[in-house]
Amino acid sequence: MNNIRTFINSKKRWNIILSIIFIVSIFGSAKADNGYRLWLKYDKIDNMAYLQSCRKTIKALNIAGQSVILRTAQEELHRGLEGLLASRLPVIHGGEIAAGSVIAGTPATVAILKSNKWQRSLAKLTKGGYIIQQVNIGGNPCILIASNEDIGVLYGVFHFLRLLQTQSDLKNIKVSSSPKLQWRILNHWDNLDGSVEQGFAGSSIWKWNNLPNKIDPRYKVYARANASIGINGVVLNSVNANPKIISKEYLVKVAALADVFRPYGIHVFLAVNFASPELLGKLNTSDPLNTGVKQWWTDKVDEIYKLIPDFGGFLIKVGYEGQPSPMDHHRTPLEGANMMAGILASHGGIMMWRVDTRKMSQDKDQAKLPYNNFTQFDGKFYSNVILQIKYGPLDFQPRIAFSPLLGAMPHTNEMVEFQITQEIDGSLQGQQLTGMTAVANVGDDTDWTGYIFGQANWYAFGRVAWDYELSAKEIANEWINMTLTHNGKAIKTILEIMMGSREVLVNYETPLGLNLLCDYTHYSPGPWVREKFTQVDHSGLGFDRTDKGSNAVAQYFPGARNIFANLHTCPENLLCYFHHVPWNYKMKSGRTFWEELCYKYYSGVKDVRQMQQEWNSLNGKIDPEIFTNTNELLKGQYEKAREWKEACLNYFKGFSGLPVPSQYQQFQ
Ligand code: BDP
Repeated sequence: MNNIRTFINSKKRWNIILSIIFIVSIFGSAKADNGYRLWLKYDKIDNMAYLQSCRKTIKALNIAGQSVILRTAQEELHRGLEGLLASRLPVIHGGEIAAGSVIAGTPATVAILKSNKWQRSLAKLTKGGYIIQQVNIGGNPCILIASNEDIGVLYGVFHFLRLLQTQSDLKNIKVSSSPKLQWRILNHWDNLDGSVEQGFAGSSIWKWNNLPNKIDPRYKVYARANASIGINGVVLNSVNANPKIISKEYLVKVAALADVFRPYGIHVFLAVNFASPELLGKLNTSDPLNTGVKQWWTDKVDEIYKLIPDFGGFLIKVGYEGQPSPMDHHRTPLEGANMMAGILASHGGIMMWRVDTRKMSQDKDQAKLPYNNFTQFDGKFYSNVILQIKYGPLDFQPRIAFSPLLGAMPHTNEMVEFQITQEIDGSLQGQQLTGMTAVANVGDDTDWTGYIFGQANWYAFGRVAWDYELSAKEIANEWINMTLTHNGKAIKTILEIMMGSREVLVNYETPLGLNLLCDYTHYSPGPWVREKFTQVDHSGLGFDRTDKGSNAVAQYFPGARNIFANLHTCPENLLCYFHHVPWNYKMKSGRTFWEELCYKYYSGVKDVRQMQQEWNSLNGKIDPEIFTNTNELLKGQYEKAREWKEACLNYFKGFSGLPVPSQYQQFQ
């Protein structure tokens, strides 16, 4: 819990929609909850009427099929229903159907699914999709959870349990759900020494020293949590990859983890170091076109697939922050990516190539580099290469314009890192390989994410990667219901805090499209550290990316470009990202830009105070320890918000030469 402050002020808490969800509470719960069970608590349903109706509807489990994943689905269904309904249900294996059965399976295991009617419905699903439906079999009302594949049955089971956890109406239920993206991947930034880069929740959950022999029970809880939200891939280690991760010593450990994840349909991926042939293989080069290097990677990949037949593939970061790159050998990213992808392809693996090549062409505006450096290769990458593109073209920020590279390579697979709302499912441009990825916020703290509320970000990522049309509010609502409370009033308060929290943070840190105002700790204010990103001067503030400035705006499609390029139509929350805004520019509110800036900073501080007050009103209504902890953390956030406001406004005042309007100062 103590890490909430770090989280709130760290650079890693900006996951776009996800970042709205970071302050919530436990309401109406008398017993302390250490958060270990995440959103899969399966406590007995606390609403008697609902419990009775569920008990009437669900009387038996009918599960056939012996595959590893189907057995996992059976186990989960059993565990979930037993907990939620607080009763042991009979399990019927095979053909006999009793009234009130929950039947889960595929056409290979459930006879009625072979009928034309069901075949037609199932044909509409994509891989992993499922149907949950009330059916009548031989006069017996039942609930069917059906999919074409075993993994879809598991996802369907989790969805069904979620319906009960959120106390949804089961009458005439009819759900048909397919993932919108093929790969839904968590990127751990875990180092082999047990530390986690930008981690705020303890040490790495991977206990490398104990693997492969000792399997921490956490691994299974982790796998269940991921599968419950549809995550199907996990990159175990940091993109600043230690070459040792693909040594024989570590691969057996990785294989042991893959064995735990397989029953949950989760594929293991590894981040690799481009110079591994030299650093690990002791070759004298890592040139991607060198025959010895290719052979080295071929042998390595063979070795990996022997140990882990369903290995997902590699993720790579090249060319910046000390990472080696094909450019070190005067080769392009295309040559590097295709060499590795070609080798992985023979095993069905994919190559996730992170886009950020500051070693390539330079431009005064760093935001232009991903687009400048990569669009030239469109259509040339192998079909199992997927470019992993950070949502923001500069770096991770609480709010930033989306990367113009997203969508700019119609003949290349693209996958967004940490971003949710863009149209990147391939439906616009017909890409075959799709995905979404997020840097994980998990550590070995009891509650996994450093404070229970951080779990919401993990949950939301999986849900959005499955269906990016779900709204943040819907997701937050689900999560609160599953994790915290069913009390309507409490849910409303929590939702309000969660939905407003991102704006509050942006207001007191980087309002109006400002970016990178943090110091090098990424924690405290330091607007003076990277002046080139704010272009602050006596005439105004903001980076001119119009045709009078860096013209980065030209990288966007005309629809977006025209809106962003015009000072009057650019969304005000991105104003300083695209424009150098004169201090006296009239904002929509009627305030001048300078006044608006002051207003935003002061509002941010005021709104943290407001959150504190809302929180305080819960005294006595929630677990006292959680109440106190969160209260303390909010105090810390308030102090930090003031520090940001003071530092930034004082600094900007030095350029604007204008006073802070006195009416805002009462917001203290
Ligand atoms: C930066 C982080 C650094 C990461 C890097 C990345 O500070 O820890 O390694 O992003 O995404 O923002 O590779």
